[in-house]
Amino acid sequence: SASLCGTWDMVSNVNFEGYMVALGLHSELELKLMSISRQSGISPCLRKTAIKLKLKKVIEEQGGVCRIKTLSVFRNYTTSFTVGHQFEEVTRGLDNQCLKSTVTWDGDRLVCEQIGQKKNRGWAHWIEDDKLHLELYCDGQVCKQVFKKK
Ligand code: RET
Repeated sequence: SASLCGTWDMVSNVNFEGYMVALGLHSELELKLMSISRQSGISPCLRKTAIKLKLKKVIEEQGGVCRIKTLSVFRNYTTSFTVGHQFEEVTRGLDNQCLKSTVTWDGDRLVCEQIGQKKNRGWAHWIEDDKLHLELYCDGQVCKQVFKKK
């Protein structure tokens, strides 16, 4: 993942909302309608907060272990993995799921399949025009984020 390494600042974020809805991150009003209690572990205003965030990605590799940090003023999310080896990913602070994730290279795209309760969940990172592109997939929704090198 050498070419992806570095610090990247978000420049665009399309359909993050749709992706979060697919993850089950509902708005306060929707939660009331669905009569889901606040104890369910899903923060009612998480989605509203999250769509406004300017994200930063820090991608590092050391001794075959790749670390991807998603940083924001509100919350951070970090994964560490070895390409080609399935690992347990706990999406703490996102939708709090335990996933069986596998990251592989598909040409020059670093792709991840995330097996859990949601269908067709995963992501792809690649470089295009010196920018870091990220697609996040879940259950038919696609979020597209672009980052420029700091
Ligand atoms: C934030 C804020 C809290 C709510 C949500 C978030 C989403 C984070 C995502 C991170 C993706 C990380 C990837 C890592 C690869 O290893 C920003 C933490 C929903 C979608 C693809």
